[in-house]
Amino acid sequence: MSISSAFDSGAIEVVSLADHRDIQLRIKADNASEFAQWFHFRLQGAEGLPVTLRFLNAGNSAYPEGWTDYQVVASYDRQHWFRIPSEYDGQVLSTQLTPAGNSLYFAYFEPYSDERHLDLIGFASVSDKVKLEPLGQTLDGRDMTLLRITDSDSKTSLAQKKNIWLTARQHPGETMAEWFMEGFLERLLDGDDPVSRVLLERCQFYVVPNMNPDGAARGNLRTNSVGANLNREWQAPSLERSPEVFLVRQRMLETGIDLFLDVHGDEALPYNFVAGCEGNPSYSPRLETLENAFKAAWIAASPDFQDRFGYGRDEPGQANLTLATNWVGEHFDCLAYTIEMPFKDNADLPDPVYGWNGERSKKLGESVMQPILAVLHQLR
Ligand code: GEM
Ligand code: ZN
Repeated sequence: MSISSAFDSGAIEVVSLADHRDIQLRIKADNASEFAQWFHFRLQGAEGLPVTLRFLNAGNSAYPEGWTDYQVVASYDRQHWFRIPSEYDGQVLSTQLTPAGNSLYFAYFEPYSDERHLDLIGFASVSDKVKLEPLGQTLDGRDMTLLRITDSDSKTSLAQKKNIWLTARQHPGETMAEWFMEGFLERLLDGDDPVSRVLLERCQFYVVPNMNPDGAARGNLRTNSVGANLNREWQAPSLERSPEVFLVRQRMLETGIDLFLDVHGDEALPYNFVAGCEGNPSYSPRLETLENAFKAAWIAASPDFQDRFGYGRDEPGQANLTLATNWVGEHFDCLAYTIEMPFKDNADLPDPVYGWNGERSKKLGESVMQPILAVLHQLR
């Protein structure tokens, strides 16, 4: 038997491969920080053997509550990913199966590779509604790409169009965020979709499908290549530590923002939900009305979205303005939401075979266009 992880977003530490009934592993920390939760590796040579995998340090991960009711994700062909029964005893996460093939991949969540990211950019770039804007490079030399999307033939002048920004995967292990973006972009660029046509007539979209390509390729959960948690860099980003945020924020200051969505995944809560700007100093009844209208429209559009469970509300004036959503909401006095999807499943609509996965994230990304349409007339 052998285990490898020398591939895009690969990450694991092998403690012992001596006994297929007790393969001992450790979840690897991000390359320059203590955050550890993401894993992605390949097991070869175990076909027909009863295999037990034990992640010995799961209890020391960034979000240990993420392992309760969690099921490991696996795939033979790297296209179709399924869940395997898993147990967590408070320290060790373990899972058992008898591989039906001699090559089997395991991951914390369905991966989204750099190649698929480049394919998504390529798909968008050939649309006559899309202008690619190179914003600069990351510290590992990858491109930070912004998609500017609108119907340039529309009767609405650019000055009248609403500026809507979406960012995703500041935390690279939250791969569901880029699956969400894939679904959102495919629908937005579908010329037969009436909602898309109206939105492109009235809005300019600025979309960054992956805010952290270096961390993604490195198999990091939460940080870029120098250990920066990008969602804590928004008050004072720097080219030396967080060029990803610096470059995007600089462009935001040029365009202005009427609506902002920052897409993430959550390790513990088995729900899709949003977190708003209620703790911002400038939070107002206008923004609260907009938030409530957005949530009501999303609940009507998708049974996978809900507003009963989520993060606790920030106390008035207590928001952490280093977070993207809070900094953008405060600086631009606009509707701004963090969108959260589950690493586990949606407890309201569980799928025992797949749990929450890439395809369901895509569907949710498609559905978010409905609440955007619903609040459009109120944005300013
Ligand atoms: C979260 S954002 C946390 C927002 N919390 C509240 N109460 N508004 C982060 O960056 O920690 C996003 C994520 O990582 O999923
Ligand atoms: Zn996140």
